[in-house]
Amino acid sequence: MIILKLGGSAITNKAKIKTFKNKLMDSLSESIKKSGKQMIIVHGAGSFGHILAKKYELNDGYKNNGQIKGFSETHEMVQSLNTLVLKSLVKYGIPAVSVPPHSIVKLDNHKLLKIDFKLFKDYLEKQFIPVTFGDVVLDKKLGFSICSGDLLVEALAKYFKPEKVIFAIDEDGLYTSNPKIDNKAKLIGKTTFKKLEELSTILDKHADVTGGMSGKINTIKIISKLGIESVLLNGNKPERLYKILVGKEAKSTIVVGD
Ligand code: IP8
Repeated sequence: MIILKLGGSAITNKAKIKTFKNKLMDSLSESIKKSGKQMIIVHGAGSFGHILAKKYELNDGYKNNGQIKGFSETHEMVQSLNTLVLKSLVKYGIPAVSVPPHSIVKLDNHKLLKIDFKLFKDYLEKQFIPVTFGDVVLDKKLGFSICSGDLLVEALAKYFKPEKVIFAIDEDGLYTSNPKIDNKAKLIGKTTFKKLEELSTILDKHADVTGGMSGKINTIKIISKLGIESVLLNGNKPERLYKILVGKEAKSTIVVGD
């Protein structure tokens, strides 16, 4: 079994509210179907979640009543993105089923308090492909907060011990520095958790532009410690996803399990 994270910046245009990359998602669905692999799909919120979540400061927890409307609006948006993802998967004959985090996850000060793993397990046993996503959820300490797709990936990887976790992002993989601002940045082919630690120190120096990537490196560290391989690949190149899914080589970064 594989856990596939479809990054919000790969399947949406992160800068423009509610822009879904329909054609790309269809090609990704085609690759997933062709691979015939059993998996859990987790997708990010992209421009369907982050813009409103920031506007209403939802990750800070409950501060005022205006946020209640913001929570609801944000949830409606990420749920609508999930429907678009689901529509594409089903169109390609994938037995996808939505598992909305707000109804099965509770956080406590941003940390996972409970999650219904059994629901995922039951669907997997019946050969479904559960599709979950970054969502707004209830939080014991804060009232509510955000459950990111990466937090779900971590929890699901710990519980299901998949053969690998694939991150479809908007770059070819991990670089020695930020490729968006440094033309000397080199793609890392295969790496270990230890080498990644050195890398995250490099990335933290540019925290303003690589904050997202540093967070992802933390998630990958956790996965690596579980002895599970992580693969980071370009979500805009669905043929690479197909190759990695079926165990062939493709341009990507592989972080071997510790
Ligand atoms: O895109 C964030 O999920 P992510 C969810 O996986 C919201 O970090 C509601 C912004």
